[in-house]
Amino acid sequence: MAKDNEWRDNQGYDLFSELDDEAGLDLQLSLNLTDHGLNKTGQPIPPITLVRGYLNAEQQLALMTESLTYPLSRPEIQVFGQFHAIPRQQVWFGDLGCDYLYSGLFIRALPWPKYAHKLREKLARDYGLASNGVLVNRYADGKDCMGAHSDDEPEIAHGSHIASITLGATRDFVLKHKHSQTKYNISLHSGDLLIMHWPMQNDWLHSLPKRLKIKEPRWNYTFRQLIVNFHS
Ligand SMILES: O=C(O)CCC(=O)C(=O)O
Ligand SMILES: [Mn+2]
Repeated sequence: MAKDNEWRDNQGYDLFSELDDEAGLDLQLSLNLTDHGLNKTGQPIPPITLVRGYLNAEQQLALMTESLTYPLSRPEIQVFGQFHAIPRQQVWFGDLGCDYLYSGLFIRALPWPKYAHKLREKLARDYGLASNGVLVNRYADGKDCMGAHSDDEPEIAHGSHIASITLGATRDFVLKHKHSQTKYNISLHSGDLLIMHWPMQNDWLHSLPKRLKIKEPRWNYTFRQLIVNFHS
């Protein structure tokens, strides 16, 4: 398990360097569904890549520990004229000019925390994944959730992919095709990486349903590429 991360960094040891990633990229364990095609029964397949155990235990702990310092909030959004607090906590970090209008809320980008930024760089290194912002969601327990939606806001850069990292509790992630009844349920575990490739958001909804038996928290980091200065 993680030792004192600051100490290790002072020794020149980088938790997110290429060298300590031997556990991360076991392609035998990854489920790659990127052929944009149909499965054997003719149902559509979402363009995703799932990498089990992408982050090792030390990297997970470093991020979870860092997340205790995040200024998370549970903002209220208007649904049919009534204000409701969202059923989770969230915060948005990003580069200058990468503010986000998400679920009807204008969120100004806060500066990147250290390990969230290291993870951004690791995704770029390992998968060529460009991102300039990350939305962090914290689900306190199985009562917290996210309804079916697509990440298709106009400020999301055309052709970009979205990388989703899970930490903490295992939760079901449901994908539903917009033009058929096809549904997939993927159980996401701590350390897993799910890449939602372009143009998944055009054709698929995703959600994190309630699971009342789950009592532990879960964190999710979605790395996104926004059009810079879209809102200025
Ligand atoms: O928590 C998750 O796995 C999904 C989060 C999500 O879809 C979002 O932040 O848009
Ligand atoms: Mn989403």
